[in-house]
Amino acid sequence: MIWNHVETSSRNEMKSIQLGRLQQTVSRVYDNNPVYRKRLDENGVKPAQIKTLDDIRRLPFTVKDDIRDNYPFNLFTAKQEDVVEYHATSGTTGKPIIVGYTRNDLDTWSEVMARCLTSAGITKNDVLQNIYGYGLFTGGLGAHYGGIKIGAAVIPISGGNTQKQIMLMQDFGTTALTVTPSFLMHVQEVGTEMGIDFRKLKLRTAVLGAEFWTDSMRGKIQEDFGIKACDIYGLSEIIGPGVACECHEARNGLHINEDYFYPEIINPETGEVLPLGEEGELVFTTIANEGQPLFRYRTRDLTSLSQESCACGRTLVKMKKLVGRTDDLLIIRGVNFFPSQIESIILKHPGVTPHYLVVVERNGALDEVEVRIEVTDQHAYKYVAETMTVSQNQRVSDDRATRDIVKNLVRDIKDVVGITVKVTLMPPGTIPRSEGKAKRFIDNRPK
Ligand code: DLL
Repeated sequence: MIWNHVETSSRNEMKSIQLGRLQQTVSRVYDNNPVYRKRLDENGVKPAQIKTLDDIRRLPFTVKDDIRDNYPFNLFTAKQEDVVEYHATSGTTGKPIIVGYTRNDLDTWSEVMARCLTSAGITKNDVLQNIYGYGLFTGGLGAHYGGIKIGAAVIPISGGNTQKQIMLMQDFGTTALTVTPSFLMHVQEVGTEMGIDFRKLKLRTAVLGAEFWTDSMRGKIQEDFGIKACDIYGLSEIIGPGVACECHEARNGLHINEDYFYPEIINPETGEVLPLGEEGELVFTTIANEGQPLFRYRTRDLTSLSQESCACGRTLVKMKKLVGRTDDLLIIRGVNFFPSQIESIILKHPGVTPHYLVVVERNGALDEVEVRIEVTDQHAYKYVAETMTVSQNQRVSDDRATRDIVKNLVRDIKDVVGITVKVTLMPPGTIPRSEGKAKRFIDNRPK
């Protein structure tokens, strides 16, 4: 099913919508936002010069620090009295990144989320358990608005409360989930301990995102829950979730709601725009937002775009599942890699679980990468001591089979990534679980 016929527009129809909206947005921002007007003036750009979509390249890039430097409201274009909702990112240091929505922006958000949920196969007949966090994080309310718009029965449970999540899945007959993949895995782990077979529940689909996850993780989740899992992407600065989503028919790339968010891929080092198919940094211009429209916002997310036709009938440009973030790129002894590349390797090994953490330390002049992974129960034993928690009572076995896991993981990581890492096996349950986005990479090198 398709929510809105715009999603199947011809390329020319789409371009015409995009150009009209771009021109209006540039004029509105120029007339109403002194910070952007100054920047456009400094770059010698006047709204009337935006005559074709390619003229978007005249606009300057916007980066996260531009939003931070103008904290809280100086990048807003709408008047404060027209803003009806705020959200913010959960930055760990400094001031958060703020976003403001007008009533029309909330309509846009509901619309794009309705499209995303529909493309994941969710309809008004579904019971949608929305596990994304409600609050300043955009996940909860974004999925909520979309769910209501399509007429699904939304359970606004938010994150955490693992046992209650499972109880509601059973008692309400939940059929669809919106949740981060890492928390869903935690739910699976707790449920299995309680003796629950998720495959026997009514669950049939999940819309997972807000963090990096691999196709191997998708395979595991689909198997454990007996569902189809679609990837959803978004970022607070652009709208929140709803920027792009996979369709359940193809599940190989995310359709971007490009009539609202105009995408480009650039070389992150030079800023040069790259052609379709080439991998680089994803950049968005919001062409309909009113609260805080952004020109050419550099997401730091790495992917590529394609306009190939899709089994679902949508013509919206597709972005590949994210490869990584420019911030997370590690260069270890001359080899470039993303900590996230390690996930698919781990998932191929039967003795370990998908709970892992990649830690980088500086040891003298050398950077060392340690991969900490929990073993399965078969490779752990109970250690009786006067400690309180079960997890503290477990130790990793020191037998040949367990030592082989380390050897094989080191070998496979070296084969795929090209560097030798240290693998540390951890007892089950000792790597912190997330209730929202998982933290899977820690960089302890001096800044
Ligand atoms: O994470 C919005 C969201 C909520 C998306 C719920 C999907 C579902 P932020 O907290 O601003 O917004 O974080 C945005 O998270 O730039 C990516 O690096 C990462 N991210 C989001 N979705 C995905 C995904 C929300 N599907 C940042 N795959 C983005 C990989 C993702 N990374």
